[in-house]
Amino acid sequence: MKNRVLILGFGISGQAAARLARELGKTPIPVDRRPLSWDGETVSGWMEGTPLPEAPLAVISPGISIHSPMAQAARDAGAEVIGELEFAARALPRPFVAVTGTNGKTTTTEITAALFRANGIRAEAAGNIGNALSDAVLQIRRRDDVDLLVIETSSFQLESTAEAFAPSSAAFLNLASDHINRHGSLDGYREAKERIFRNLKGTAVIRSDLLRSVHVGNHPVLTFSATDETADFHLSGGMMFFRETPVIPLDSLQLKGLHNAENIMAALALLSAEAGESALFSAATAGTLRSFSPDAHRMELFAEADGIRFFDDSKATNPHSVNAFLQTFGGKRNVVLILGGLDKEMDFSSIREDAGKIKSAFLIGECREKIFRELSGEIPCTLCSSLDEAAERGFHAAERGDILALSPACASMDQFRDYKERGERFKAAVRALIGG
Ligand code: UMA
Ligand code: ADP
Repeated sequence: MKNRVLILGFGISGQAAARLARELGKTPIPVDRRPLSWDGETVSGWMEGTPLPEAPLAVISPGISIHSPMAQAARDAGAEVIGELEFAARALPRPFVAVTGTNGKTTTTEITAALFRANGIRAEAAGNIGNALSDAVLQIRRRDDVDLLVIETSSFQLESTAEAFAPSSAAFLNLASDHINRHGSLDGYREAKERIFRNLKGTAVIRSDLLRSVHVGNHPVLTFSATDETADFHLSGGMMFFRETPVIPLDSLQLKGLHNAENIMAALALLSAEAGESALFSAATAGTLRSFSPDAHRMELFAEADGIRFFDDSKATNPHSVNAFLQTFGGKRNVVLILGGLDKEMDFSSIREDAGKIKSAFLIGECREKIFRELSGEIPCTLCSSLDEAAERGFHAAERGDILALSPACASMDQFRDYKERGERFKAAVRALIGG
């Protein structure tokens, strides 16, 4: 009994946690609302009201709230409920840095890992990026080829961390409306995210304006900002600076936009916290920054025809990331925008701040009416029944010099498996329309 670990949720995190539990000599007991197969046996889906077997520990997946009936059932069975990050961190024999924020987590995590590697620290990315921390820990325990992990952390994961999740430095990138359906309010969402600093061992990296709203605690701080020249990492005259010293000119970077400059500055701050300030100015750092390009589905210019540019920004799953797109590529009313998807009870009003860049909007998915109510006073909006229809109507609305973009401000799961499938579908629709 004392060796049992309840595994709440049996997706990427749960399966990895079960593998790690086994490696640690424990007996994992998977629990999922869907039927699953484990150890050659079929386990039926868990239903509210069904008691769970007695166990001292339960590892909860990020997609399941610690306030859910399943988590309560685990507590009723005597278990301490901890998140998959915490469970893996308890067995992690290496230091780690952590990254959170509403947007830019994946990009910053990847740049940070690349910068560490370029400067001789064997770093791997893990966490919300898709490589569950438990699997990374298993890899480290079997092959001793990693010095440090860079962990992308979501509010869902941070909600259930405890004492072992103690990063040596951590970055908080930005904060805007997202995941309100899970956390209840923007305050609840912020409180989950600021847990990244709770057990911090070293430096807190944070955008300078967030020092007013985010509880950092009593740690050394490095600030960054694209608009505040008093921040430790800042921009001035087309140059990125660390305090008084230039680091790299912005026009030598492949990552475009002020938001990406902030991602890079956060990554540099983590580098200097772990490897020392001199690493900021190494040739390897400059080379990495110059060659780093974003992943697919993030402001990806994938086609151009008849003077119209086509962007797949399917990873823009909240309004704040749509603002970043409009501010980076939008001109005067030249963006034909496809918006909508799964409703996370977000506040869409920030899109109105960049209304002057939007020519028209084509709305899809579960929250298309909500977005219509928010924007149609200022922007011509059309409700569409599918992404294909929105792509076709948007294509006909766009003229020479315009942009047609899927930058939906919403998650995809109401209509697609994930944001990648949504992005590929959009690209296929556009390619069919332009005949290429
Ligand atoms: N489940 C239940 N009951 C529930 C909800 C889910 O039993 O109430 C079960 C499902 O049937 C399924 C399993 O739980 O079998 C899924 O668990 P999960 O939703 O926690 O997802 P994982 O497959 O474990 O993937 C998670 C992250 N998913 C979420 O946070 C929703 C992945 O982030 C992450 O890459 C992975 O762990 C590895 O760390 C994805 C994500 O969408 C990319 N993250 C959100 C975001 O970035 O905005 C937070
Ligand atoms: P996350 O992992 O937090 O979802 P990504 O790096 O995958 O972040 O980017 C998600 C979306 O947000 C993309 O549309 C991207 O262009 C945009 N984005 C990236 N960094 C930022 C930032 N610092 N501020 C606002 N938007 C950003």
